[in-house]
Amino acid sequence: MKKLLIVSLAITFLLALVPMASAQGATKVACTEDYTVQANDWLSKLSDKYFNDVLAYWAIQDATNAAGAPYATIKDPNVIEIGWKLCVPSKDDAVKLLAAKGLKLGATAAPAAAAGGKAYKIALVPKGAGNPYFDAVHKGADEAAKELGDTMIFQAPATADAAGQIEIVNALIAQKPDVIGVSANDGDALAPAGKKAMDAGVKVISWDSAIAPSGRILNENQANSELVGRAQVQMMYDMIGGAGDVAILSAGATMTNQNTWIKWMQEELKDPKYKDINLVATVYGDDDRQKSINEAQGLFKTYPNLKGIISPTSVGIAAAAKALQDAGLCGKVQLTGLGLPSELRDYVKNDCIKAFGLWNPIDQGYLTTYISHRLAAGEIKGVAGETFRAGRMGEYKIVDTGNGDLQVYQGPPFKFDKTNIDSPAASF
Ligand code: RAM
Repeated sequence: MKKLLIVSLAITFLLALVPMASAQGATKVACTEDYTVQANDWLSKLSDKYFNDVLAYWAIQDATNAAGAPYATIKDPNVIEIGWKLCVPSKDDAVKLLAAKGLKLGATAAPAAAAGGKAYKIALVPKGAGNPYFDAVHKGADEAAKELGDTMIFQAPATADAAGQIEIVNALIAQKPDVIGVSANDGDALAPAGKKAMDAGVKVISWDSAIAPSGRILNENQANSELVGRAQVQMMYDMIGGAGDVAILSAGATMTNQNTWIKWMQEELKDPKYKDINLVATVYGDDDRQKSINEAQGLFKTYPNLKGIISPTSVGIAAAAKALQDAGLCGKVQLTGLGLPSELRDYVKNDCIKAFGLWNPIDQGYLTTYISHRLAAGEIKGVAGETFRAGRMGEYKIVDTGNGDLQVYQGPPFKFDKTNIDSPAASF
């Protein structure tokens, strides 16, 4: 039974490599304009420009996919590349294409506030400043806030620690935002601050790295934690031929997300299949690049027979890759974990990293902002079983994972390697 679960999780992981195409079945229509994608374009921005509706991007996607070469094939509406040729349909055809999906052109023509809805003030607090992962989250948060007509405050502490986040939360309470969302550096330490904000009438959620349930309504979870944890061990197993000393280079010792994934790594390692793999150390780079490089170098020194490093943090894995390369250890010490394709592309191409995982952090910011808006508007109360729509990402559900611990799961993660590191799905 356990085996079966692992196998099915692994399959989900692999399936998730290729985002679902949505081209099938679209009716071919005439293109009233050919558009070549420029830097900083995204589909909803173009649909806003052509149809005054940020959610009408499906019409451009379906028209482009149905048009065939030399027009682009858009597999994932979040991913368009500079130079791609898009087919912009007429307004009438856009109405038809959207109707085929049960959508109405103009339904979101104006932001909620301008359309008579209320604009909300949403404040998101990432773990720390200067982390490209959170820049990507910020991008998606801004995209959703623009669609919804909300104000986005995205405020990070200078270093990835709980004290800085608590200070920010306290200062935010005075600004009376509708929602505060935190990616917690320490889930327990942030809980009283979250509770204080809720007592002051602010809706508090966490995302990416959960606040303990008493200090928030729900948590936006990027992917199934068990799958994410186990998959990293499975990737390492394949890379080192199933035997040798392995270490974990994590982020902060109190961070909820990394600790949960590490717990599942340890579970996975209990399988007799891993009897020849020894987990020799878990070290912490605190999501600080230099500290992570130092920790990786420390591992090379202390464990001369080290075969692999698993780093479940985008800061850690990029730092470890640099340390490996500088020490001439690529290939001798294998590296996997969670990272941004944009930071790891070169290391995949020169075989320093064979494979790693991640979800789409832009979508994480987008979904978190939609959850915040729906809560602020009272469209959801934060109760298990409630469903809601998150713009271009579709329908989501609040799930109770036990003892009132509510989560909204974003979706399956992706696995990146040489075969897909240049694909549009690896563009963040
Ligand atoms: C780092 C942060 C973040 C985590 C990613 C994978 O950027 O620790 O919380 O989700 O890595």
